[in-house]
Amino acid sequence: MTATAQIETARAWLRTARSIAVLTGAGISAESGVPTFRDPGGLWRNYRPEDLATPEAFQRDPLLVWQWYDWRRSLIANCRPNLGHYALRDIEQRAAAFTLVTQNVDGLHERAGSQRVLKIHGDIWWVTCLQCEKTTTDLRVPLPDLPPRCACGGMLRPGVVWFGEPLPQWAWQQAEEAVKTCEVLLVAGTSAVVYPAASLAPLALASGARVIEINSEETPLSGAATCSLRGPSGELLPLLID
Ligand code: BV8
Ligand code: ZN
Repeated sequence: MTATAQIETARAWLRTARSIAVLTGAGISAESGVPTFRDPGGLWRNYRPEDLATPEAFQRDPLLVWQWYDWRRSLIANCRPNLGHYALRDIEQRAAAFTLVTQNVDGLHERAGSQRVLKIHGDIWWVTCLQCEKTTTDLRVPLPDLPPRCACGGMLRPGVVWFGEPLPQWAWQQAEEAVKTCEVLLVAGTSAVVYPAASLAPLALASGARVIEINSEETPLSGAATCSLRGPSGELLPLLID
């Protein structure tokens, strides 16, 4: 089937679906200038995210981990949603039932106007106190001092889910529910290697949903997806809307 025919088919499925779920990864923010995790040359000073985004790394060197997050926050603060984020906002407005599950912590989906967003890996603008366990939104870039401190004196950590940490229970349960009951799952910009997020597409297929993948490269999901569109999400997602 030609790419044009594939896009036409995917657009028809989305037009008639009563319930749509979406799963996004770092690739959907790439065209906004947010580096992906698997960009060549790593994300920062050639550290691997798997080495920095862990509780052990934070325990060992909270200042180094905070320097990485402060660098990412400052970079993301200058990024804007791209046409892919806006297309997902438009699809949400047309769909009877819609849930957007994102692995991204950059907050660009909300800035594009998406309403029902489940942030299964947390949010880089949230900070959580190790002492009083309060989570607040802190938008300051750069942060005045690293590691930042809570009003109670406790040390703050980024409000994201690190490797080896459980996902937020409520968001994860809602994500599984949405994926099990949707007619179409749209998967955009994820390498499909991080679990348990990567188990959502197989769960959708097992529940009888159609899975449309959008990715600039082949992924472990591409072979199993009902339809796999190759190209940048900023260009392809707008083509899926009438
Ligand atoms: C957990 C927040 C258990 C932090 C993130 C061995 C085998 C299998 C699994 C494991 C294993 N060892 C450990 C695990 C589990 C581990 C895991 O999956 N590891 C991976 C590396 C193998 N998972 C966990 O640890 C999870 N927790 O399992 O807990 C548990 C349970 C109970 C009690 C205790 C413990 C937690 C995982 C969450 C980690 N946190 N982020 C932060 O951001 O700083 S994950 C982080 O990496 C991102 O959030 C993102 O989700 C992920 C990267 O994935 P992608 O989003 O897909 O991005 P990526 O760069 O990889 O790919 C980009 C894609 O876009 C590419 O395909 C590219 O082709 C495409 N693309 C690029 N440009 C475009 C594009 N597509 C379209 N258009 C474009 N323009
Ligand atoms: Zn505190």
